[in-house]
Amino acid sequence: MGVEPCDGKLRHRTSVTTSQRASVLIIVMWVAFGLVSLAIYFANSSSLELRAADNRVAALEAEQAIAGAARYVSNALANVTEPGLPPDPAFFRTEALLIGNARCWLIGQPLEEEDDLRVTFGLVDESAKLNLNTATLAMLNKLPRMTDALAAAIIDWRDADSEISENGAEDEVYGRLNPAYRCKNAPFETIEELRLVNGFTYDVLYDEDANMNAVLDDNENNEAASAPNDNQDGVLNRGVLAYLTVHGQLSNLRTNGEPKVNIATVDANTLRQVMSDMGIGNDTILRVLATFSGIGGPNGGGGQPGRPSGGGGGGNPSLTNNSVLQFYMRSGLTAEEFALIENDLTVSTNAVIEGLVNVNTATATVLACLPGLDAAKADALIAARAGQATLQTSIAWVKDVLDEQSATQVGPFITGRSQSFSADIAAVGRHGRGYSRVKFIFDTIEGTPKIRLRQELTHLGWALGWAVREQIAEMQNAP
Ligand SMILES: [Ca+2]
Ligand SMILES: [Ca+2]
Ligand SMILES: [Ca+2]
Ligand SMILES: [Ca+2]
Repeated sequence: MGVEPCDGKLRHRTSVTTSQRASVLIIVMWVAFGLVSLAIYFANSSSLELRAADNRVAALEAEQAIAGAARYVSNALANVTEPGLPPDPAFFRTEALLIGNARCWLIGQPLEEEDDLRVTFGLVDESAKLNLNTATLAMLNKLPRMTDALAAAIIDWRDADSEISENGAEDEVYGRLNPAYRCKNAPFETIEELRLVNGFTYDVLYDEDANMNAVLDDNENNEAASAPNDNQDGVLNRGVLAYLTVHGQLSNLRTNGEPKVNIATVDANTLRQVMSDMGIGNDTILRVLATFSGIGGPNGGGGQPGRPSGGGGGGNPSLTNNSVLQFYMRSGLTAEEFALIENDLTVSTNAVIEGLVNVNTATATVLACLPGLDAAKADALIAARAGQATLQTSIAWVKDVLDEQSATQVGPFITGRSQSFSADIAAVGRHGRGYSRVKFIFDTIEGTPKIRLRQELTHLGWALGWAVREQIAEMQNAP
């Protein structure tokens, strides 16, 4: 009995200790559980952050690589084999260019417009497009998706006056918009400025090529399943932006730095001089001068082809060629002879020649917009130019493809050269991540290449197509 309370107390104490222990154990387990959860949470978030940091590094690598690729392009343009040509493809890489851990691609434009399933790589010739600041109403109107009202709105937007042209739009129209703004009444500075022009919807500007890579991407061929809305016909319909430029100017100087010879007003001595300078034979020179018998300087028609004897004298402006092509058609020169002097002739009195389309690089769609041409003649030009590879910067071959009237009409609007190129550079950093895309427009009008525009295009999304995606995956899997 004497022991009992003690035993009861003991038992009680034991049971208290046990339940305390159990509570402590539960608390410890909860704390442990909490700590483990925290550890897992932090481990997970730090691995996510690590991955995010890795992606950020990849994106930085891609951006740096794009800057590097832009320098590479600039250097290539500074060292072209012939002025007016793009860099020689044999020495100019446009695909999977390795810069640090990143790789770069130059997204090009296919010369054959049907070729829209794979990305074309290379520089894009800005002179292959129609100039938004100089193209006439009729020329603009011939572009796909264009209407009378859209073409007229472009003319009104860029012309200095505020008089509404037929179907056009000036301040009255823009003033009624919400928010209202003024008509520019000055030249376009970028083609994207078209978004402000009355009637230019996203659809007209981009149509199905939402990412501007000239390729039919999956989302561009699935109707409304994902933007853009397309017709799922397996063919890429491109918006007007694909065919337009505000660049593509050409220098009006000869390669020796002197002004080009204006064959709209040239005198016999100057014409003789330029032909002699460029290595055309004496007999040929005399024959050409005889052809243009109306023109005559002090030594007109005869004499030594050499330096003009005194001050050029006179400058009888009876050589009224409307274009360099027309001069060639009348001159009787062979294509090879004409090619020697072609780049030294002009009909422009401006410091820079604006708005000429490069007939050696333009697509059929752009060529068909030019005066004197239509779709059939544009196709004939494209077919013929593939067959002439020797005089890559010449327009002489055009004479053999077109009838005289068409050639005379189109002459003032074409050139054989380009001094303005865009480099649409896309890059990925380490592990194929960090996709980035920037478009640069370069020109060599002043000799050394200059960047005229830098445009961030990453927001348009992946533009390198499925083939490059596979290529990158293979590179990652390679040991
Ligand atoms: Ca105006
Ligand atoms: Ca596309
Ligand atoms: Ca779609
Ligand atoms: Ca389509």
